[in-house]
Parts: sequence; C-alpha cells; structure tokens
Amino acid sequence: MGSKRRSPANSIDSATVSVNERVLKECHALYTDPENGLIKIAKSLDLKLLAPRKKIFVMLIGNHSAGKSSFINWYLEEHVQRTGVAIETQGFTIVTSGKKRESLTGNASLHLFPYFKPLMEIQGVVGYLSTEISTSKQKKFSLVTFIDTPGLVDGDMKYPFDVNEAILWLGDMADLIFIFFDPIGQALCKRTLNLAEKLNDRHSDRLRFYLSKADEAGTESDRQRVMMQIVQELCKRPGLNKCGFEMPTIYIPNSNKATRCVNQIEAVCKDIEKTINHTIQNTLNSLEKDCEKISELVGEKITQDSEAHRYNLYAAFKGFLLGFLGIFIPALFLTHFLTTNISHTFLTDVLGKNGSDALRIYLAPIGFFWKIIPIDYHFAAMVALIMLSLFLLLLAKFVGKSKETLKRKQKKVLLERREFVESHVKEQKKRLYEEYLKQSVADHDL
Ligand SMILES: Nc1nc2c(ncn2[C@@H]2O[C@H](COP(=O)(O)OP(=O)(O)O)[C@@H](O)[C@H]2O)c(=O)[nH]1
Ligand SMILES: [Mg+2]
Repeated sequence: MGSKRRSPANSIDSATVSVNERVLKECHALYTDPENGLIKIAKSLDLKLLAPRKKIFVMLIGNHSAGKSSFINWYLEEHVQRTGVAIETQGFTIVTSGKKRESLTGNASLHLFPYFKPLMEIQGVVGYLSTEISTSKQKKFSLVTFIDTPGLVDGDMKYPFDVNEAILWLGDMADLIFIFFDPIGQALCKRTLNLAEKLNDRHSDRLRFYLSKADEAGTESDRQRVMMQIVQELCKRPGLNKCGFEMPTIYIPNSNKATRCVNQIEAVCKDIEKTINHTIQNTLNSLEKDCEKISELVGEKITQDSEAHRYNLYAAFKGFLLGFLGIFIPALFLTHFLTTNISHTFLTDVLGKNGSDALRIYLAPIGFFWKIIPIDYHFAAMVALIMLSLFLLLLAKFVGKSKETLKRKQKKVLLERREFVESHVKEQKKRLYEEYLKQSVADHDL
C-alpha cells in the first residue's frame, strides 16, 4: 500500500465534467479501484459492497404513442429514439451518454450495464434490449440514463416476453419511474393501470404520473375532463387510492404551434435534477457508512484475534496438564509393577540405596491402592486404567486444540487497510461533499 496509494480522482479530467458528475465518478472509483477499492477491502472482510452508480436511471412507461421516446429526444435535444404513431418501440432501450454515438445490442448492453444481467432470467428480453449511446450534453443528461419501454397494450399476444415482469424488475432498478398518460390513445389501458398499481406498491416515492401530449387534449375544459377521467380510473385501484393525485401536464414545446396549455415539462427536468442531488448525497452518506463498517469489521477481527491468542494459551496449558496426567498415572502404575517384580538388589544396583528407598516410599500409596482391589478385579482395573489414560490423552488433544489466529502479515494488512479507509477514503469523502455543497453555498458557510 503506502507509496502505491493513488487518488483515483486524478485520472478523471476535471475540466470537462460537471462537479456532480465528478463527485459520482470519484465515489464510484473509490469503490472499484482494483488495488485499494472499498469493494476489494470489504470482500476480504466477508462484506459485500456494491459500487454506487455514476448515473441515475429514469424509466418511462405508458401506452403506445404516449410520447415516451419523444420526451427522451427532447431531453437530449437529439433524435436518438425513433418516434411516431406508427413507430412502436419494440423492446427496452437504454439511452445513455457516452463519447461516441453508438447503438448496442442486448448482449453488449448487458456488458455495459452488468447490473441488468438478471434480466436474462426473463426469457426473451435480451433479444429485445438495446442501448443508444449519445454524446448529448444537454440538461443533466450526462448524469441520467433513460430506459424507454415498449408501449403498453392489453392482451398477452403482443409481447415476445413477459413485459410486466421486465418492467417491474426494471422498476426496482430505477431511481425515477415516469408514467405517461396521453389524452388520445387508450390512456386507460388495463396493463398500464395494473403496472402503475404494482409499481406504486413497491416504490411509490419513485413514481411520477404525467398527462403527456397535453397540447393535443383540445380546450382547457377538454383537458380537465381527460385528467379527471384518468385520475378517477387510477383512484379506483385500491393500491393507488391516495387522492390528491398530482398529474402535471406536459408536452414537447413546438414553436410552430401556438398552445395556451400550461407546460410543466420544465418541472420534470427539475425533478430529475432533484433526484440526482439526492443520489449524490445518498452516495456520499453510504460511502461514509461503508468506511465505518469496514473499520468496525477490522476492529472486530483484531479483537477476535487477541481473544483467540488468549484462548490458545489457556488451551495449551489445559491440554498439557491433561496430557501429562494421561501419561503420568499409567507411568506410576507401570513403575510400581516393575519395582515389585524385579529383584531388590537389581534396583539398588541401578538407583543406589537412597534412590531405591525414595522410589519405594513414593510408590507406597500406589501399592496400597492396588492391594485394596481384590485380585479377581485386577485385570478389569488394568483395563480401566488404560481407558482412563486414553481418555485423558484424547481430552488433552480436544481441550488443547487452538483457534486459528491471524498471521503477523495478515494483521498488518488489516490495520493498514483500516488506516487507509479512515484517513484517505474518509478524507476524499469530506472533500467531495465540500465540492458538492460549494455549488450551492458560499465558501464561508462550509
Ligand atoms: N402534439 C404533440 N405530439 C407529440 C408529443 N409527444 C410526442 N408526440 C407525437 O406522438 C407520436 C408518438 O410519440 P412517441 O414518442 O413515438 O411515443 P411512444 O410510443 O410513447 O414512444 C409522435 O408522432 C410524436 O411526434 C407532444 O408533446 N405533443
Ligand atoms: Mg417509443
């Protein structure tokens, strides 16, 4: 570590990207750095972390011809998605910003967005998945990825895959879900209502309802009527009955066509911006939390290790004691048998007079003990003795078993990583937060 530490931030050209973009990119890099990234560090502690996203996901759903693709084109100020009443967006299109205008197939899309891989489990979707990369720098597009979806219609025959499942799955991934109702088409398609209800159930905070193509709704009273009708229909659903429903009217501004209708499309952009800001704050907060979690886990590991060391010392002592008894007890008896069975003069020759006398005194209790046992039971007593000895030896092995401890090097790496996270990563987080906030508050307020 040490000298090899490098800020992943330095590799990102700060001149060409906005502060927000940079904050998210640097956060992402702090997680994914192959050497010192939080994901790698966490993995070594059995903690699974996910890299934060660099962009927010906005999914658009609604019936065919509700103006979903047109909205994306308007946001990008580029004709990326084909539009038109006759043009049906067949599958799912991810529209994202990049260096070069490019269209990707389903498999290439999954490569670019690996977190979409579970979509493969929904049969047939990947063949109907594509990605459009645009170089547009309009609005906040560099921080937004749109997901354009097939127009919703009733009946099952229409889709070569389970469209409901796919939309619900993507809804789980999305940060914002726009539901477009248009005044002309079958605004009240059952599938759209069902999906709205289910999505609302799961993520009511991400859901936004819009009356799209509002300029085509006719007079102001016509529009009110259409709106009432849609809201009424939505409120009929138990899951959506949260009246006081907000449904801004939006349409793609057209300078050739004078329209009196209020256009709240700018509010949609504001909403996207707000979600980006929330995402940045959440990402930075999670970064701090993840750092703390890592420090905590390292602390736990170190404590566990010292406990294991203490345990091992005690276990070794107990094991030694039991092992000693396991050998010592039969050894005493064995010596006793030997001394009683060999001649007295031989023993005195080998150990000397004092030695053989001492031995006899020390072994006297054993002899006494042995004599208490009736001769008929001597064999059984012998077996019991051997069993006791074996038992003590086994117990010694079991009790003396040591717990795994960290190697000196492992411990050093752990402590170094904690230090890295505590000082470097947290420091980066603090700097990024300041940079992010600097956009909206004066320096002296920080
Ligand atoms: N007047 C008007 N027409 C629109 C608006 N948005 C889209 N359209 C038209 O509606 C048709 C269908 O739009 P499209 O974006 O393809 O709908 P999608 O099927 O939901 O993707 C196209 O001919 C668009 O030009 C709008 O806000 N106002
Ligand atoms: Mg479309």
